[in-house]
Amino acid sequence: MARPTREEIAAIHDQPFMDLVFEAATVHRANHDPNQVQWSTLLSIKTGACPEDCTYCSQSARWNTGLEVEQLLNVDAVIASAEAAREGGSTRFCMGAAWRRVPNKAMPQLKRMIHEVRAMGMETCMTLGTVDPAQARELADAGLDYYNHNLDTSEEHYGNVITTRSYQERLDTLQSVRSAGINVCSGGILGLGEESSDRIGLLWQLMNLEQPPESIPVNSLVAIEGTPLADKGVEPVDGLDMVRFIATARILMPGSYIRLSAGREEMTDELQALCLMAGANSMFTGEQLLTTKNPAFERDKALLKRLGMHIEKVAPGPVSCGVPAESRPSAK
Ligand code: SAM
Ligand code: DTB
Ligand code: SF4
Repeated sequence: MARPTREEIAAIHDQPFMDLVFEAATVHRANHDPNQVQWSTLLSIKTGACPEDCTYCSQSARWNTGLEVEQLLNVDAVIASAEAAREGGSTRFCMGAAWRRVPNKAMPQLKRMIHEVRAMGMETCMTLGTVDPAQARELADAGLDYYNHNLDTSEEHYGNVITTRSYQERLDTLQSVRSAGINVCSGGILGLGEESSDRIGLLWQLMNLEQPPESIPVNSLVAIEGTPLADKGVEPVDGLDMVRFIATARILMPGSYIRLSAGREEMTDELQALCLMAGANSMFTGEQLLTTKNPAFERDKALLKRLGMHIEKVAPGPVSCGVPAESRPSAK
């Protein structure tokens, strides 16, 4: 759908639930195998002591969450973790660092991580904070398949959640990633005390990027003791609202992966099944997200078995990126 207005998005989002889910499932079936789900596994490669003030996050140096700080992991530790993820059935490995921006001195180590994980036949994703155009090109040249950087919520609500990084800065990072030819992974969090109009605003913004993200993580707030949002006591996300959001995203962005992300530990199998029916086709697997718990591989395998679903496969050996290396701007 080409650049809908907020009103048009709201009309999709607010229609009767059954009509919405039916429409979304129809779009989903026309564009994807409805019985297939993509599996990604996370690893925190640099943990805590982050200078940003994201009010939901355990890793900000400003909140007392009892988190143990860890420096950048060595490449062997990353390989061991990626092997365990592959063993569990995951096909994409996502490495996250609690940085404001990528320090240039870390680049050689990050590039080795990308190289080694790709050599195992897995897709690679990184989420490292702000990247400038030159850094994005360097990551692209190293073979990075996806870069995750979330908008989190609407521009209007954003300032109530984070003050140290502007919304525009986030949009600039996404543009750097897009221009470098890396697949864009960007989504948000439900449960930040936002209104329905903020969820519409987030979807509108994703639709107004140069092109919609290839991958859209939908997180439900994990309330972490010591963070301002948890301490304030925001309302937990209504499961049916989560389905509404996913269904609307599916209708708007038919070709994207929509990922069930943080919050699955608290979700029933039935709610996850409804999300998958409404167009979610990816999930974070493995017993840890970055710093919080996630369902174990065995539980997710049992879920897929109950639903008669299978995991998406990627070609063995070095995987190809969304944009072939030779047609990336940096290769010209
Ligand atoms: N520091 C980098 C950044 O902010 O882009 C990468 C890591 S950061 C933890 C990645 C994303 O995880 C955030 O943008 C946010 O959307 C999500 N996230 C972090 N803490 C969360 C929480 N407690 N509940 C739900 N989602 C969370
Ligand atoms: C995303 O949107 N969610 C993931 C990934 N991208 C990096 C992170 C979720 C973090 C949940 C809280 C934690 O484990 O610290
Ligand atoms: Fe830092 Fe990312 Fe957490 Fe924000 S979400 S505090 S930038 S690690």
